[in-house]
Amino acid sequence: MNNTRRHTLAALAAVPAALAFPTLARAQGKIVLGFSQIGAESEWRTANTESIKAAAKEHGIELKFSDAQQKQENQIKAIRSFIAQKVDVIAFSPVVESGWGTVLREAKAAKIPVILTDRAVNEKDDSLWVTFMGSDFVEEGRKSGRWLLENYKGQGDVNIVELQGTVGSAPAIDRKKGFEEIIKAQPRFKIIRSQTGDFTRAKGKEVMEAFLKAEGKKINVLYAHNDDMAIGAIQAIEEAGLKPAKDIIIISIDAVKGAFEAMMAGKLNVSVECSPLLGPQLMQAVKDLKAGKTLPRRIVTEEGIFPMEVAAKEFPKRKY
Ligand code: GYE
Repeated sequence: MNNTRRHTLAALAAVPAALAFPTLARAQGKIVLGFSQIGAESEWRTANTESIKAAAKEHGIELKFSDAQQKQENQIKAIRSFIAQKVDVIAFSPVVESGWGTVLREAKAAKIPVILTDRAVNEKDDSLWVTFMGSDFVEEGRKSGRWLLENYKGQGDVNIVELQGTVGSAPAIDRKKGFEEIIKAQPRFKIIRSQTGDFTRAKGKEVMEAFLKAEGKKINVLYAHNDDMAIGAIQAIEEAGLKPAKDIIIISIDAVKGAFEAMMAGKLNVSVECSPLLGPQLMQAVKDLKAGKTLPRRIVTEEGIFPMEVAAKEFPKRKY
């Protein structure tokens, strides 16, 4: 055996079988989609994952699904493995906004189109992805702020504590921005504390406990960037002997079932909708791409707002 051949064999042995040989799916003529999900940090995320898996099945698309456990490095690894496997399309929901340039250029060099779902990236070269589908997070922040200005009954200074989402993520940055843009019109509304709760119940509770310890009864309003953190915070508020939604007005975002249950129990004042049901439109976009169609650069999800007064009536209609 000559040297070159030995090298080739050795190299092949180092490549997992799944990468060295075309998948069965491709042999059957199926479209192969690699999807890198952020993790399972919230009710929203779980519903999003279910929506994507169900829609792939329905559309006959072979889905390679990878869970990054909220770590950017795991998402980058997953995307590189999708490139090595020569999937037809890559889609992902970027945990944070920055740091994607290199891996996106690798996908582009491999001629694999990339679709951003749910969260945006902060990259100048917008030829690195074909479309971005998901919510307008700045608008969700504005809706939260408007609801507060229109519905807050008390006089004098209004002390707000804010539970931010994951540091550096598009929804945390944008929801803060939209909310602040609206409340600055009335200077008596003041954010006195703002900290990340990483979009989870456990962290939401922990940080709210710290807010209560530091500010106690001074807190008039809680603005949480998602429902899960608000639900965690509600526990902290109750444990501190205060009444959620009465002693402290609570606004959160997503409108997942858990938020409706909290509203029906009178513990959450309002939830601004952010739909995780992106599966069907993602699969449609994947098919359109493979059929040679040009996608719109931005596909925005339509969403509403649900105050506690309508929760019981709306609850049976909710799909996530
Ligand atoms: O609001 C939060 C989740 O990116 C819109 O991520 C999504 C956010 C959602 O963990 O609950």
